[in-house]
Amino acid sequence: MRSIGVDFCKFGLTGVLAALLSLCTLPGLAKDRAIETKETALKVETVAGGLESPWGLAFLPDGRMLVTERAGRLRIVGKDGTVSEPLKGVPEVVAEGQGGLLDVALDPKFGENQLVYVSYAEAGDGGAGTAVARGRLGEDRLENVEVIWRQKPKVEGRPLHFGSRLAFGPDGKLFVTTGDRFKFDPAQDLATTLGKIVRINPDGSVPEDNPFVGQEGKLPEIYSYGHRHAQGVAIHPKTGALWETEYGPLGGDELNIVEPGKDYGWPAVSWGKHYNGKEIPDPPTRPEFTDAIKQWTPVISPSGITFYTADAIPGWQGNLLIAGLSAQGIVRLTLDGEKVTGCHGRAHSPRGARPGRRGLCLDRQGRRRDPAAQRRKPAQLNIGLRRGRGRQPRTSPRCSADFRSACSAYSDARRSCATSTRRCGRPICIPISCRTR
Ligand SMILES: [Ca+2]
Repeated sequence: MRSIGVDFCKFGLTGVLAALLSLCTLPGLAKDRAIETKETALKVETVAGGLESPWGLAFLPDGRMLVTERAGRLRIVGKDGTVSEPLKGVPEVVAEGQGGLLDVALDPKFGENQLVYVSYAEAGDGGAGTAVARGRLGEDRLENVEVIWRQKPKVEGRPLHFGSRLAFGPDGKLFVTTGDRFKFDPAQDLATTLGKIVRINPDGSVPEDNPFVGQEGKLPEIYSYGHRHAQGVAIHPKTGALWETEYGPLGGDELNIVEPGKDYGWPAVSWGKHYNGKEIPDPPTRPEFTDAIKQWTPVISPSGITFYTADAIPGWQGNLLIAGLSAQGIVRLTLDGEKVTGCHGRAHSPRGARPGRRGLCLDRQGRRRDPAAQRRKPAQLNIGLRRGRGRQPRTSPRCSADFRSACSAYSDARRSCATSTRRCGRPICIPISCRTR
């Protein structure tokens, strides 16, 4: 039996491991356990515990890990699993909803400059938006921290869709994914960086070969656009291309190969529907947009992704591993060049809860009930309210009723539905999942 925990540590499956760490914080998942896969038996090991919503991860050259906690803490996890005190010097973050301290990455020349990059939700004039800062890693802090990029504009509203993953390309340029901040149309507006992937130099300046440099009314850091909420990026180990996953609305999670200047369609086209059930044209109806190479309906809620390049599991070489939040596990894609030839792992979870890293309400009540009880009341069990940071979710009959009707309408066509969001007065009600039985 192979140890998946050791594999992840050794081969740098950053976002995916962050999700695993998160999964390990859930009741019932903390114990080591064995998994039979098509190729081999795996042993899942808990690498570290006690973290609150671990979100991003970067391996230091000595094998220790820098791990972000969404609430705004950056910690070092030792090779033996010991968790450090929070590092000082981390920028203040908006730790609400899907915002917080998000990804972390090392400079490609970290051995020379010890620079660490973090992305996070930042408050400012007009509301909140994604930002990227960098600083030098000292003994117990980040030093000389400077903000090198800010999403434009900051917007008010629900603390949703900040992205954000960081990835350095083979040329040393830094890709930053963002979200549309749940504002939809700005994803198509090249005068904003909502719903974009941006490409910057390590100091935050704009590379001269970016696709919109010198074009009036277009922000030069934009690399691609029409993205909804991108939380997974990885550089293909052979081609050097940027691969990206993003959340669809009700259905339509996407895997894209990102090319400079291309429009990936949101919100004009999608394989999913709006949360109110309203149709969105399918991508083939608008060939001017670049379509995903794979989509998931029902969704898997793709977070961190990585290509498996190690040889510990020979059958997995070159596969793409995706942390599926509503899938509650790792989804593995087999590939032939730019084509997806197979998808392994659970594509949908009946409970569909998003482990705490998302900051959404969890079906903790449901988890304490037995399966028979879940079958009797599937919708109610998966609905909760979060009034703000730190509060426990609770069920709401009003939200349950609203959600049941929306969910049943959707289920007629699709048999199951995953994440949905709607506002039930105040505060926000976030139904997690329901499923017809
Ligand atoms: Ca798309």
